[in-house]
Amino acid sequence: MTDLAAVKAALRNQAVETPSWAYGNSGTRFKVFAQPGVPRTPYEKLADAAAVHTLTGVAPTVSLHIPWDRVDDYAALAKYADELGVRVGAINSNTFQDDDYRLGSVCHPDAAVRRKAVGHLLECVDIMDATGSGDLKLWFADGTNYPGQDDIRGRQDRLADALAEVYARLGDGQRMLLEYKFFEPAFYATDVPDWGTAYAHCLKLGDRAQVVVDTGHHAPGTNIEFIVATLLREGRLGAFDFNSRFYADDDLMVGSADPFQLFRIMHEVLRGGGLTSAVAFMLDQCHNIEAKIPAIIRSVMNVQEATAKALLVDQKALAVAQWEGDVLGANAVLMDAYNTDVRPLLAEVREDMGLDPDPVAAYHRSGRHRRVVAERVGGTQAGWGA
Ligand code: LRH
Ligand code: MN
Ligand code: MN
Repeated sequence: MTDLAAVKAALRNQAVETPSWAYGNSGTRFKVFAQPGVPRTPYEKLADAAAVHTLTGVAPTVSLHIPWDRVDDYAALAKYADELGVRVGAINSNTFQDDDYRLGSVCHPDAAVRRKAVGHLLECVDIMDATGSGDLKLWFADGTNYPGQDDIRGRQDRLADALAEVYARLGDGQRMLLEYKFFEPAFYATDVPDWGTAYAHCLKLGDRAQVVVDTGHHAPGTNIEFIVATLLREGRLGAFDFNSRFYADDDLMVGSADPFQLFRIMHEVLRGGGLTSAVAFMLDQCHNIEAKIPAIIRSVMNVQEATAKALLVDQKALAVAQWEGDVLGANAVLMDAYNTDVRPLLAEVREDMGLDPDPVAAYHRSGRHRRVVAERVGGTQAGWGA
């Protein structure tokens, strides 16, 4: 038996962080398809994020990516966010778009390039101070393409030195979130390829260094919920970058390619106490061909649906079946929850929060898109890599 009131309370209190870059234009290596009405500035990205929060009620923070979201006055940007009813979330570093980083950033063989990269990471902490952000999110494109190109061990030492310098700069209440990815853009050896490497660095740094699980950053067939369970047991799961993949790092809407996987992940999050801890549930997606705001709303709803299903798992019946070695019975408990249509429950939760039960329909009805397209003329549309 599940306590429906508790399930609804947990869903009301859930928070999903949306990424500034998902609101801008994006594309593949082949083409960026520009869309009308796309934000031209970080301020306009925050306005779009605030629209998503107003409609869903559960997207109160926005990740920024530096320098894509560079402004002169970050405190003013944070104040604007506050006026819109949202807050600045994680500050994402970017050490992957300069010519200087051809051979890497913090792992580069040349100390001068490493200094530049560390300087950028320290600047990101300054931006956290100015915006009130608590999370520094690091992903490194560092790696090598050919065996022998550089020394694998030496690069780990350089990485450890850089992380230690940045970790020491963190203020009270600030965390370092280290993201791994198994390949791309490096193809032979990536310097932070997996959760084990990220975890080993975090362990050395201290309690406020935690691992980011980007759901698109694993080899096909990887059991991501096992990684989630392990990191939660060790107190080192800092955040998710949610998205879906069919092939590689596709950055499609979370819960679209494999909703069952998202449910299994959320079930382990719940088992490990991750829904009520400091784990940040961020989206890291690009909406290349679809309308962006409805896609982000849809993604938030997909996370809510997976969470609701996980909350509906009859934990007592599951424990009994597991204890009795009832393989099929235990599996059936999970599948019963997964196969529940939770949309009416979530509609009720939204109504309890004073929201429209169908946020996508409400967005289309609002006419906001038409208004914004008319307003946002001139300037350069912001986008991935801009
Ligand atoms: C790398 C990544 C990382 C970056 C983002 C734009 O693939 O997942 O999180 O910051 O994409
Ligand atoms: Mn990511
Ligand atoms: Mn990625």
